[in-house]
Amino acid sequence: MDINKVNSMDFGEFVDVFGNVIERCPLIAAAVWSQRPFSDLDDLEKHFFDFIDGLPQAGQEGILRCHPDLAGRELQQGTLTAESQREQSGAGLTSLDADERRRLSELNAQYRARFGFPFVLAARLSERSAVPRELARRLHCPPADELRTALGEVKKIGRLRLADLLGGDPAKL
Ligand code: 2AL
Repeated sequence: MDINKVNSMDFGEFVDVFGNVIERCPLIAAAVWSQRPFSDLDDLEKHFFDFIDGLPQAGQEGILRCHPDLAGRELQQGTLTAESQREQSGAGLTSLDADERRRLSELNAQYRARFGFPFVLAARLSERSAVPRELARRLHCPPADELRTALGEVKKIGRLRLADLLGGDPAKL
């Protein structure tokens, strides 16, 4: 899909196509549509990211809370979004054994209890054994740093999703 096609989309089509660039936050795509035309993928992406950066902390935490846990209940129940399902299975999180699942579930719960939002990591850039390791490491980070790190992961996920849609180069991660 080229950028001219993106710029020609009406509101409904744009939100249908880009509504899950940021997980379960179609409001962001709705706001970004108003800022067209976009010059290229980088420009489009910048509008998504500027929106996130411009939110107050409560809004940024809200975005994180829209993310399903990695290897969590929604994966077991089959209720993930298509994008999330692809990312989590690509990282091998659909084939954990019972011990690995239990360990991740405990760590996810500890993380959520400490920070008040779920642990977020761009699963496509991680392998399965790195996920609990990274979770255990980030569990001990100061909350302000962790908010920044988690939003950085949201942006990596968004960049990869946009590149999937537009056929761009996600190399700058
Ligand atoms: C996710 C998700 O759904 N896809 C991904 O890359 N990361 N969730 C999460 N909590 O990190």
